Amino acid sequence: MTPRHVPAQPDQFTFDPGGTALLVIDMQRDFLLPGGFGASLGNDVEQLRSVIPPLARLIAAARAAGLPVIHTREGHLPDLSDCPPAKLRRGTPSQRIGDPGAFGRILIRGEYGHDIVDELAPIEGEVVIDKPGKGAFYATELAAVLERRGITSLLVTGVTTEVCVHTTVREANDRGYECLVVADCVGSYFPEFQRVGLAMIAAQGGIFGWTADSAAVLDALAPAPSPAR
Ligand code: C5J
Repeated sequence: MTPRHVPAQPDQFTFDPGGTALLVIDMQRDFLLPGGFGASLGNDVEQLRSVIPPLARLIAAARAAGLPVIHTREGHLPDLSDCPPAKLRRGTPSQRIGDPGAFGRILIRGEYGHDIVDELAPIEGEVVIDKPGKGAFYATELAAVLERRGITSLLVTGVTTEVCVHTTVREANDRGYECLVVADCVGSYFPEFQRVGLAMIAAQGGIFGWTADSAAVLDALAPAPSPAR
């Protein structure tokens, strides 16, 4: 396919739509809904919710352009057998993984809060990766899914910028994927972490990848104008 170009940091990002997927990380109710797990820890969920409208537009554009959209969800089996004790012990007592929350047991697969927000719900045929860790490659089938589809570049979105997005981009970078992190389609509860998290991706000549706003990615995904007659 014709390569597409995105003005980005630290320099232009070029991708082949035939070898690129849109990765949507952990846009789950537990993290994003008012009154949910994230909010109950004192976080301002509006910082994350601002990602929903631009990300919905980007997902629609990716679907229209034929890019695979791959969603992830962070969470654990109901018996917590896939949750390392060190992860389970951390956090506020009574608001730990598996405890009852406003939207079901916190970060447990199958619970209402564990699923993706309605606005960004996967459509039939889209892959949803359930991951027990922060990174989307750890203990998941993501690498195999990407390999089967011939994916070499990733447009990375989701939450949170400094945790699951960063961990996944670092994992992907080490595996040889070229990653463009879409700046207004990733979110953090903490504005400072958002700013620095994005700066760290593109620092030192793109040490983990590239960053750009969704407007630039939407332009690159738009169908090429048909030649004048
Ligand atoms: C994610 C987290 N998805 N912050 N999880 O970033 O614990």
